[in-house]
Amino acid sequence: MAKGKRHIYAIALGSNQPRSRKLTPRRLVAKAMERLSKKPFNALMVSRIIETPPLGPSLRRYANAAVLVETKLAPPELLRKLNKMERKAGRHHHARKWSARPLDLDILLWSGGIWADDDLIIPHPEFRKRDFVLRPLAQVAPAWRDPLTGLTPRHLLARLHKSRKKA
Ligand code: A4P
Ligand code: MG
Repeated sequence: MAKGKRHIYAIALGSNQPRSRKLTPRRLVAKAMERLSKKPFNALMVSRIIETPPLGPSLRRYANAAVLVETKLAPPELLRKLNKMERKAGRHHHARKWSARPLDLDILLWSGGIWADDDLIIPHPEFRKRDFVLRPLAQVAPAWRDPLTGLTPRHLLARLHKSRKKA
């Protein structure tokens, strides 16, 4: 890959654990979006922040959003930086899967298409099943087609809601 090549990524943000009275999930997501607007991430688009009911065992509602960034960081480097941001926000990675978290940053899509190693899978394996990921994604990347299905976020949303009605 050429040195200095630019990559575009769609990143999902989630939070359902306040750090203090002021640092609510919504505020934690807003602060992470501010950080992602700066170097080396350079956000191109940010979604609105939505409040969503929890999927899984956690009882607290989530704040969710998505950001489109343009950066020279390759996928493993971006993941490292996002994990660092999560830790700074008070996230402990040994915590139980799906436990409440002050900040969760997932890489959804990458301009390079598909990536898969032991630590990182792009497209994010669960994103097609999650309304709280697809709705913000449709705001920042409406025309981006999932490399596995060829579908846009809006198509994936329509498919998700159709399959729910049948179930
Ligand atoms: N990893 C692999 N691929 C990726 C990727 N594309 N992006 C690895 C980011 N990370 C990726 O992640 C564990 C490891 O996954 C990372 O270290 C990385 O190497 P994690 O975030 O520590 O794990 P987790 O969050 O405990 O589990 P998981 O499965 O990521 O949880 P999810 O899937 O993120 O679900 N309900 C609502 N309404 N809104 C939410 O945002 N989120 C969750 C968490 C559950 N319910 C929710 C929401
Ligand atoms: Mg995660």
